[in-house]
Amino acid sequence: MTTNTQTPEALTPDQVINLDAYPLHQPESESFARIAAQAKAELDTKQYVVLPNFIRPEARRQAVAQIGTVLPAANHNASTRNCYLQRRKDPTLPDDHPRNILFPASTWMLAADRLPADNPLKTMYYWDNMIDFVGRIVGTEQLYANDDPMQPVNAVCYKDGDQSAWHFDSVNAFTMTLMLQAPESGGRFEIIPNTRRDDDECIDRVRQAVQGDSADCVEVAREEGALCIFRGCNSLHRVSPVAGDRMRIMGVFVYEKEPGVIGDPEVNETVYGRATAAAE
Ligand SMILES: O=C(O)CCC(=O)C(=O)O
Ligand SMILES: [Fe+2]
Repeated sequence: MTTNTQTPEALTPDQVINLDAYPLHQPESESFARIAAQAKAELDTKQYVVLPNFIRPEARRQAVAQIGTVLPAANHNASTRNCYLQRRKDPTLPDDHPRNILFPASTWMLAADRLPADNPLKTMYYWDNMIDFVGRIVGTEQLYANDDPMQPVNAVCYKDGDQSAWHFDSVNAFTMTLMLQAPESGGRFEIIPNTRRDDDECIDRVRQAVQGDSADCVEVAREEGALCIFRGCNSLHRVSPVAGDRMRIMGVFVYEKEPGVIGDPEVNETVYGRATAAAE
């Protein structure tokens, strides 16, 4: 299957990103500085920030339509796992250790090499001005695109009943997602900011959280078209079960602090169902 074909109607960055609200094309402007600083402050205090209406409606529709076309190539990633993204228990630890509390998780993963080169998600991801904007928000001077054939930009689809169990993101200091299509119901993105710390696993708190004590749980409002940047390494988060026929479709983007990063083939095998890139 050939997916990396440029079509004449490929949208340009200004047709994909809502530059009226987010002037990424004017990085020296006062409004750019204000918006980026405000987003950074929110991320630093709440561990997440939402930028509504980030993608233009026509680009969103085009992205969704293309994803529908390649959906048969998605990998059904279904397993039970703990909040550390491990699929096996540790018999040396007590049954009620969070390491040994497993929940079902299920999504349909479209890797970057399954998405057409002109998919608006890729146009957004690779645009230098976008990379600079995200770097400003997360406080990293220079970010780089991930060089793995599968990992940089994904579409994660949740059908009726799919969900992502409570988890910490393991590798990345921050995660960026774009709500391309909201489901009829369910599919709520919930986060417990600072559930643990770099120097403290906070096992009791983590246990309570995964067992349903959600005192500090925040539901992050995700309208269609909203971009979200969050720090998921120390903040448990999940996607509640999706209900209804309309898929929840999320774009997920991975940026790196250094150039040339490629993924671990074993991780790719687990997430995408294969260790090597799709044949062109
Ligand atoms: O689909 C979402 O809203 C969040 C997915 C997620 O947990 C992640 O990408 O780390
Ligand atoms: Fe996550």
